[in-house]
Amino acid sequence: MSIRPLVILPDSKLRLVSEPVPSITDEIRKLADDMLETMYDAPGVGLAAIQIGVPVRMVTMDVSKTEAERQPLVLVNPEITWASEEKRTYEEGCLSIPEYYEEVERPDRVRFRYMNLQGETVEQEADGLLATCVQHEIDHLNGVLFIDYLSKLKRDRVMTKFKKAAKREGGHP
Ligand code: K2U
Ligand code: ZN
Repeated sequence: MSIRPLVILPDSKLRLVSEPVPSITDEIRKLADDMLETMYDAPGVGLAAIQIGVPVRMVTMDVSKTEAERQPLVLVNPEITWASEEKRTYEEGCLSIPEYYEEVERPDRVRFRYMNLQGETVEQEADGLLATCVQHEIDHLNGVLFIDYLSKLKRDRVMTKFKKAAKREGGHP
């Protein structure tokens, strides 16, 4: 297991549409381990593979409250199969857009289907933080960031801020 460097805005990798995972291999299992270690270290409650630079459709999540009761979830090729009409607003952050938080409105409850690392297809329903997180992570797999739900003014401001920071550090455009 290793902690991997995070891809940070404005890196254009974050806009890639990630490729489906054809099968569960040792390489995929190693990637899932690295994602979980990186997520817990950040710390975060979710992480998409593209956030460590690997454009495959896999996310990790753990919304448990304490280290003692960790409940890691690894979702391969996840998809939302139903979303409630009712919406919920949550102040979101993103490990790829550090120290920037804004309110985002999303469906309050979702049903999602995925393959687990044992190759089984699972469908489950979520509300609360897990519902927000799974929608945030699946957005990452489609190259969508939570800033895309904000006004153009706010989005332009955060892009300018991170472009300036990247320029100072000599980062990727
Ligand atoms: O994908 C990511 O960047 C990790 C996100 C996941 C997330 C975003 C918004 C709302 C829920 C989950 C976060 O950076 S993880 C950090 C965090 C921790 C607790 C609550 C919200 C965000
Ligand atoms: Zn994110």
